Amino acid sequence: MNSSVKENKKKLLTLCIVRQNDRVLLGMKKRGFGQGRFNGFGGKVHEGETIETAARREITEEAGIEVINLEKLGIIKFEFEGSPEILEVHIFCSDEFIGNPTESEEMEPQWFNVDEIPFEKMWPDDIHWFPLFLSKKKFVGKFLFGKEDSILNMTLREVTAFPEN
Ligand code: 8OG
Repeated sequence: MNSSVKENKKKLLTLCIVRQNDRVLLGMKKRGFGQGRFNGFGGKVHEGETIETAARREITEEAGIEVINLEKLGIIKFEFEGSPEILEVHIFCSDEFIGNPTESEEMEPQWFNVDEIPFEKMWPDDIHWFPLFLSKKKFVGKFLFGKEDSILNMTLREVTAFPEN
């Protein structure tokens, strides 16, 4: 039966950032959502796939590497004013991988020193949670975006564990 109750549509996404000592692997997004920005690697979780499997698949597709370990460090929900959609992004850290980071149709990988992360060319929320990520803290957050990348509202807090999915 059709319900007239307006439901928010939640989409699950992954984001994987490789961290090795003082450097992190990001990629310049060449097309689509987030084009022209540096970001970790990730995308939508497919039906029937676990979030972790999706994270591994996406980084292989976009950067040509296979991550050996994955640690979930963050869950952030993104909302955009006027849109019913909620993007729930699961953020992972990996410090071991196989292969050489290689340019794909979607991303051009590049290493950055942790002191030289190009926040001005990244999503505007990243500057808020990256410090937690770099200190290996677990966190959950919510960002509401308005026009032209403005952050209208945000919450961000450290957690000791994540809720079960
Ligand atoms: O499949 P697609 O390339 O559209 O996936 C979008 C990717 O961007 C996915 O890895 C999740 C990630 N992402 C958002 N919003 C934000 C954000 O505000 N900051 C960062 N760093 N990544 C984001 O969807």
